[in-house]
Amino acid sequence: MQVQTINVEIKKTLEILGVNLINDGTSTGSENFSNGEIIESISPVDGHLIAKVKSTSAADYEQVITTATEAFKIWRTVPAPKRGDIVRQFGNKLRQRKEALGKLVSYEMGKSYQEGLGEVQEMIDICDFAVGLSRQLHGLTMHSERPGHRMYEQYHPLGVVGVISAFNFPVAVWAWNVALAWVCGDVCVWKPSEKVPLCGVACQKIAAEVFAENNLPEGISSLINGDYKVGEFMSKDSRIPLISATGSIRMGKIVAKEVAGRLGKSLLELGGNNAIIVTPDADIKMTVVGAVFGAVGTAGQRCTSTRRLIIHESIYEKVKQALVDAYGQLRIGNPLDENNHVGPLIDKEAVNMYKAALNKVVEEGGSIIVQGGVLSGNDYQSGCYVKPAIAEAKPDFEIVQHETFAPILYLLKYSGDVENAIAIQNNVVQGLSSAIMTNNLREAERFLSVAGSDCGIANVNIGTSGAEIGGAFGGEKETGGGRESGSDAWKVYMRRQTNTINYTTELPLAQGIKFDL
Ligand code: UN1
Repeated sequence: MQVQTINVEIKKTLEILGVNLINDGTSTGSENFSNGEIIESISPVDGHLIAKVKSTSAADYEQVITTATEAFKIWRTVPAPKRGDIVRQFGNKLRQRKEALGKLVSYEMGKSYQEGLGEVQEMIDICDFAVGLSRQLHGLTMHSERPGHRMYEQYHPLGVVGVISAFNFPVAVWAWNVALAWVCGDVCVWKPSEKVPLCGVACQKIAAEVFAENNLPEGISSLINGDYKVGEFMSKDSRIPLISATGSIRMGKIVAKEVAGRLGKSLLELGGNNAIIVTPDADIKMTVVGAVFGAVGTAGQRCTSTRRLIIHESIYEKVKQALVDAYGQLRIGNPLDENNHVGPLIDKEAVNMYKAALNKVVEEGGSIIVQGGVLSGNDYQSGCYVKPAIAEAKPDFEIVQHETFAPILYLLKYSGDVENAIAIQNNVVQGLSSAIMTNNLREAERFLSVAGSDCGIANVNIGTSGAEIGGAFGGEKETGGGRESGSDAWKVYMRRQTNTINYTTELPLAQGIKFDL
């Protein structure tokens, strides 16, 4: 297949981003890497081959790690606020290319153009956050128990940070990691998902431009391409002190085991099975907006997507009807057309998992109240467009325990107190995001209390997705326990050193131990 199949607008977008395609459709972003397997970037929007990218061979990988390790020696000596200034410049370039990068995200991954823009906005926001942070990498000062001694702690960079990211947020999650890691003085090696390699190439080009303009080595930011095998090299490599990985629980367990085996650090951002509890005091209109965006936004492919609605029996029928009406309004189609709400799934494998989940919920005794199905016809040539579906189910169905990356929403009924809903919500292995819809202060506070939601994110009167970068992002249990982006998530990218300085002429020992010579 040739690149000519891509429409002119997309070609122009790739040009703006510096992702130059040569005759056979190969992206020049991969020119540093030789003889690896070929990865094809196929748009789920129209099924066209956008480009081919070479995956990183073992020899290339060695080269990248060596280059990164050398770059670290330079980068760590640049004062943190100066590193912040580089991140500021990177953020400014993102501002200039927001539309182009947002469009590429939309075309290569399939999320709506609005969400593509939102993703680039998250990148810009985390850059701003990191710039301020670059002057606030604070450690504490402690009082020494010994006279004439001073004790304090300082944070130093770790070295090479490995970032493994998923297809669903092809650019933002990388930025959450690198913006912080860079101001902390780390260098980063990034393996984007093999399903969205061009987003990786485009981001690497922007970063490389900034480093070149500042006479800094490009090795501060490196890109490697490939599937799980490349991720495995990284996890096993003791030259990479921290691996930050976003993806499935299955992948996370492998990474965790490999990294722990060499006593490295990992930051894991894995699956969610997020619920909204809808109590008798909920505002139904708000509930519908939150639930529908949460369930069908990004075609249900966010780790924060709403998968379960736990509705009180007294308002169950009312909420159900409002949802059925709202789903009737949804427009499915090309995500670059802003009239559409829902774009395609990432690929046919995802479509099969969607179909299997719908079959399974029926098999287990559930009933589908908004029918799903795969769309066909001219507008849906890629075969990746599916109808968002709603199923009535029971909390203990096997399929309801499982994260299916697709627009399927399960309605579950609860009776009695909010504690019953919280118990249903917590009774899954994942612990990423959660929400309650209620105007009842007591219910809301119980949901947020120590006996409430067990998730990393717990919201009141908003949905489960769409977290802001200022808070720490991540979840508990099999979601992996990692925290990225805001708050003090930066600390994971640094090593802490405790320093005690004696400015007397004596050498007293701690704990009053006597050791006279
Ligand atoms: C993810 O799905 O991996 O909270 C990240 C959200 C986004 C990030 C999701 N800000 O939905």
